[in-house]
Amino acid sequence: MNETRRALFDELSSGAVSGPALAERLGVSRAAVWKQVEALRDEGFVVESTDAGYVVAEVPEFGAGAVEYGLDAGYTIEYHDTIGSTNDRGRDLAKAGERDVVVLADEQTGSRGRLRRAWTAPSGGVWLSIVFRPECPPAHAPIYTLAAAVATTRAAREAGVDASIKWPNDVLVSDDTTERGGRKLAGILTEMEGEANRVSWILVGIGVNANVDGALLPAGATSVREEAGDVERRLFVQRLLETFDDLRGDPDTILDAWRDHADTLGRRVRVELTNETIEGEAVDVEFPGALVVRTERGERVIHTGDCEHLRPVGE
Ligand code: BT5
Repeated sequence: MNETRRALFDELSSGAVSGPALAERLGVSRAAVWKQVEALRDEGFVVESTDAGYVVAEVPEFGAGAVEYGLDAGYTIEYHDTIGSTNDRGRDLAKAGERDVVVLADEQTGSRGRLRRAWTAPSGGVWLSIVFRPECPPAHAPIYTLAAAVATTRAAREAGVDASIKWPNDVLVSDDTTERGGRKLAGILTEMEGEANRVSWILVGIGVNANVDGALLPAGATSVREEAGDVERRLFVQRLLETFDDLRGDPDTILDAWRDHADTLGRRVRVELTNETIEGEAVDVEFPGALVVRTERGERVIHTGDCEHLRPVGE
């Protein structure tokens, strides 16, 4: 977001403000203010001209401005009604040198999960990818997947969904009667590029089944609509990005936040690795995101794998 737009949003979101006052505070001409206000109206904002000045009476339901307006985190939003994959677009932006950009879409037609599995992303969801450039070695990148899972879970809980994290990248509504221990609400796909000791960029892709009918989703999936009714997606995205930004700014707090929101710890789990399956009790998570599993043959520290929550013994 450019400085003028950010300043305009800051002013308008704190109450009525006159054209001349805006021009002065933004350091631009009155004509330039008028043009910016017209541009907001074109984006779907209802901006009334009252005696006290400009008043934002209505914010669009979803889109770049809808999320940027009132957002307490320094991201620029690039919005698409429909796109192949927000991660593909995010990767292009990252390679072009961008940072702190969020690609956001209402619908994706070619989105993917881990290992290039297909990801279903109909209209009404929250499909986004955050591009950023942390100063850390590539080995630390997984901590940001955990941060994204915490941010998503918090936003989902605020929307009334009883969500929690399944290691490493799923947000579920727990349900011991289902095979995998819950219904999947959201998934996260992190990608990155880096040199030996420095990350160049990280891309955290988050897919949340928000205002989506369950019938449009794969078996075993659920949505905010199914669990708690529709959510105001612009507020949901704002909350998610703000939490992610806070955690990103203070990485030492991520593991504890993850432990507070996770359902995996204390459970019996089965983790599929490339050529081995591990079963045991998940006892902790370690920096930068490894799961510690107590097995019959001692503790194992697992960095990547597909994890299933098993039913407690005897049930
Ligand atoms: C994930 O992979 O869970 C990561 C999903 C990341 C999607 C986001 S959307 C924005 C961004 N742009 C992209 O192109 N991707 C990211 P994984 O753990 O591999 O789980 C994939 C599996 O979840 C699939 O094989 C299906 O079984 C299931 N699945 C597919 N679509 C789903 C959905 N909408 N909700 C719940 N489960 C789904």
